[in-house]
Amino acid sequence: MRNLKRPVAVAAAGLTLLALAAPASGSVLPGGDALSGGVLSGDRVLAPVQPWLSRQLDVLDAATPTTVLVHGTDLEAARSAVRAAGLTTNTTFDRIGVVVATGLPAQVQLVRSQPGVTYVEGNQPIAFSLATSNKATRGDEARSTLTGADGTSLDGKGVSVAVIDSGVDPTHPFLQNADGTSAVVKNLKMVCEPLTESTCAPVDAGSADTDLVSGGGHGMHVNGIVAGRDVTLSDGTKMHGAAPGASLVSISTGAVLFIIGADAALNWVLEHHDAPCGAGVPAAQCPPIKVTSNSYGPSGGGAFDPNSATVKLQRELVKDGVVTVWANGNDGGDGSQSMSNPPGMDPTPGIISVASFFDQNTGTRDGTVSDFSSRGKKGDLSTYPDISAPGEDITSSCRVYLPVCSTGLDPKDGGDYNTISGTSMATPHISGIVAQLFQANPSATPAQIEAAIESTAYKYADGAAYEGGDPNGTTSYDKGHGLVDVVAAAAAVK
Ligand SMILES: [Ca+2]
Repeated sequence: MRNLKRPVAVAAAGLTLLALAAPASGSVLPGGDALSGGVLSGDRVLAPVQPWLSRQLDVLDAATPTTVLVHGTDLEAARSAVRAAGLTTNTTFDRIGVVVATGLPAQVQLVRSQPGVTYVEGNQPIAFSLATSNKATRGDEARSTLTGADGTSLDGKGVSVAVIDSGVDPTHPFLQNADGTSAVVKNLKMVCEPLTESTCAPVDAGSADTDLVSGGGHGMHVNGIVAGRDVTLSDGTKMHGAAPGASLVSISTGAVLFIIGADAALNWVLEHHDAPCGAGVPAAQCPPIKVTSNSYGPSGGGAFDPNSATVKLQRELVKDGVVTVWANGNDGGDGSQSMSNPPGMDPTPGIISVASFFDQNTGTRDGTVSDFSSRGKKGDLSTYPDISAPGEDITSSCRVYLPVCSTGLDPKDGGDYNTISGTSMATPHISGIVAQLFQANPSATPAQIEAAIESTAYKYADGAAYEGGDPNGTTSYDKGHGLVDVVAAAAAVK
C-alpha cells in the first residue's frame, strides 16, 4: 500500500510544478556539473555562473527575460553591476550582498563582466518533497517526563519555528490554543513575480488561509506535524505535533515554486528572527525563530553549491543561532550516486538533513528506512542524510479540497486530517524537536543542537551499515546517524 501512495502525491506536485514552471524556462532540473566561469573574454574576467543557469542561457530565446541572483563583493557592488547591465531589480538580500534582478540573456552575460560581481545564479524551479509519527522519536516521553529551562514540560514552548512551505490556515482546529489564539503567530505570504518588474515581498496575511494555491495542503500538513496542539478526532484518535507548545511562523512561497521565493523567505527570517512579530510584541506572545523547516528542493539531487544564495543565507542564520532543517528528498536510490537535496549537504554544523523512517504504524524504533527516502553516495559522507525521523503514514492537518490532501489515504473529520508520506513529513518532526532542544537549553548553538541529535540517535538496523568518519558518530548513506531520540538528545544538549 505504501508504494501506491507516494507516486500519486508526487504526481500532484509535479503537475503543479510544471504548470508554474512553463512560462519561465521549461522543466530542466539541476545536474551535478562543476562550477563554470572565470572565463576570459577580451580583457575582462567574467564572474562564474551557476551550471544550471549556464544551460538555461544556452537555450533561452534572446528576447525572453529571465530572473537571476547577482552576487557581489557587497550589496553596493551588486547594485552597481545590475544598473550597469540594464537589469531590473526585483529584491535584495542585503546581508549576503545579493540582488535579484530580471533581464534578457545578453544583459545577464553583461552583468558577469561588471566589477565586484562574484557569482550569478539562476532562478531554479523547486518542488515540495512529498510522501507520510511520534512515539518512535520518544518525543512524547520527553514531553511527559522532562522540563525545559523555563521549568515547563518539554513541548517547544518559547520557540518559533519558521515553516517555509505552501502556506497554512491559522484557524485550522489542529492549530488552536486552549485560549482561542492560534499556534501561528505570524502568517506571511511571499509575493514574487520573477518575470515581471514587481518586487518579491512578504505580505502579512493575518488569519487568512495562505494555503489555497495549486499544490496547497502540503504546508497545512507540515505545520501540523511541527506544532499541532492536542486534539481528539471524531473516531477517538488522540494526536498532536512534535512540539505542541511551539509557535509557528508560516512563510508561504505562494504559487511560485522557484528558489527565489524560498530564498526570500530565508532572507526574511535572517532579518526578523529575533522579533518575528515586530519589536513591540513581547517574546512571550511571539517567540524568536530558532529553526527553519524546509520541505522542498529540486528533484533528483544535484551537486552541493556553496555559492548559492540558499547556502549563504543558511550560514548567516547559523551565525545568528538559527538551525536550518532540510528534507533529504524523495528520490530513493541505491547508494551508487547521491540523490540528496543539495543545500542539506552543507557541512556547516547546525544544518540538518532528514531521511524518512517508517515505524510500521506501531511506534517501534526498529522500523525501516523508507524506500522513497533519498540516499547519499556510498563512501562520500558529505552526501549522507544526517538523521532519520518518521515520514511514512503521517496523519496531520489537511483540507480535503486541497490537491495534496486529497491524495492521502484516510481522510478524517470531514477532510480536516489526512495521512500522507514523504521526507517532507519527516523534516517537520526534526524542526519541532529542535524547538524542544532549544527550550531545554536556550543558549545552545546550532552546532550543539545538531551534535546532540546525531550523537544520541537510535541505531536501527535496516538498510546500509553504519560507518565511522563523522565527528558525531557512525552514519549511513540511507538513514544517516539513525532514528532521532528526543529524550537522549535533550540530555546531551543540557
Ligand atoms: Ca548536517
